[in-house]
Amino acid sequence: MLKKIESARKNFEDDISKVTNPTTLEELRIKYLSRKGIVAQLVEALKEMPKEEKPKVGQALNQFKNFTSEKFDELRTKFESHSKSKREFIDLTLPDRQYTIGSKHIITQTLDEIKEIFKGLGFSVYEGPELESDYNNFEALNFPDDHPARDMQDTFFVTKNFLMRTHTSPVQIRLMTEKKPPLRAIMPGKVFRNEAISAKSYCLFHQVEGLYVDTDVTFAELKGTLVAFAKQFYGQDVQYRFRASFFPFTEPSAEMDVWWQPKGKDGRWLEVLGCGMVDPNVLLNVGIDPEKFVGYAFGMGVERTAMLKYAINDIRILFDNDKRFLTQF
Ligand code: 2U9
Repeated sequence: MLKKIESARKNFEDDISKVTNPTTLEELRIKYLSRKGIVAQLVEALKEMPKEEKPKVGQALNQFKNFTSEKFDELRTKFESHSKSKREFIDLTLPDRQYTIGSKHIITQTLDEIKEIFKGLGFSVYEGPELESDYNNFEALNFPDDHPARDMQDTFFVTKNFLMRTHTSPVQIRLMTEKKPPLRAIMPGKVFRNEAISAKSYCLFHQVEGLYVDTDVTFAELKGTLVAFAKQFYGQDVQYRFRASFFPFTEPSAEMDVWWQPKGKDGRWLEVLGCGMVDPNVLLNVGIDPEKFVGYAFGMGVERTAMLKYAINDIRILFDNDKRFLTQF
C-alpha cells in the first residue's frame, strides 16, 4: 500500500508538471481529488487493511492528500492572479482611438451659403413636402396638359394625381395660397426627376427657388437681386449676362449665365439660374389679383451651382458618400 501511495505521488508530480491552464488543472483535480478519484480509491483501500498497518499507511495517505490539495491551490491562485493581471494590463504605447469630426456635406454647405445670402437680401425661408399633387406641381404653374415634363418618363408619379415634386415651385403655390402679399421667400429642397443617370443629371437633386410678390415689383429689381447674389456667391468680379428664355410659369423669362474661366483653358458662359416675372395666370390660380400685384421668381439647381464653384465634373460623386471626396470640403 505504501508503494501504491508512493507511485501515485510520482504520477501526480508528473501530471501536475504538465498543467498549463485552468482547464487541465480541473481535469487533474477530478482525476485525483473527486469522490471517485485516486485519493478516494486509496482511502477505500485503507479501510480493508489490517488494523496494525492502518496508522502508518493512513499517515502516508494523509500526507499525499495534503500534498495534492496544496499543489492544486497553489496553481489555481497562480492562474487566477495571472488572468487578472492580464485583464488589467494597460499598454500605454498603443495609439489612442481616432475620433474624426464629421462635417457638413458640400451640398448642405452650398445650400447654407445660398440661404444666408438671400436672408441678407430680405428673403425668409419656406419649405414644403416632397410628395406633391399634380395640381400644385404642374397645373397651378400653368403647365399645359400635354407638357413633356408631365410625362411618366420625366416624373416619378406615385398615383395618378400625386408625384415626387419635380421642382420646389409647388411650395410657392402653397405660400401664395396660404398668405397674402407682400411675400418674399426662398424655397430650398429636394426635387426628383425620372431621368437617365449620367455625369450631368441625377434622379434627385436640390433646388433653391425664390419669389417676391408685391404691388410694384420690377424686372430691374429681379436683376439687381440676382446680381447681388452672384457677386456674393461667385466673387465681386464675376462676369454675368441675362438671356431671354421661356418657362410656363414666368413671362417674360430669362436665364443668367456667368463666365467660367478654368486656368490655362478656354473660358465659356455657363447657365447658373432661370428667372422671370410670375405669369399672371399663376397669380390668378392662387387667388392673387394680377391687376394689383406683380411678382418675380427665380430658380437654381444646387448641385449644378456647387459643381461650378468647386470644379466638380460628375454629379454622381455628390451622392456616393465617398469619404475621400467628402473630406476635401
Ligand atoms: C411660381 C412662379 C414662378 C421659378 C423659376 C426657374 C425660372 C428655373 C431651373 C433652374 C435650374 C430649375 O434646377 S433647375 O433645373 N429653374 O429656371 N425657376 S423661374 O419660377 C416660379 C416658381 C413658382 C409660383
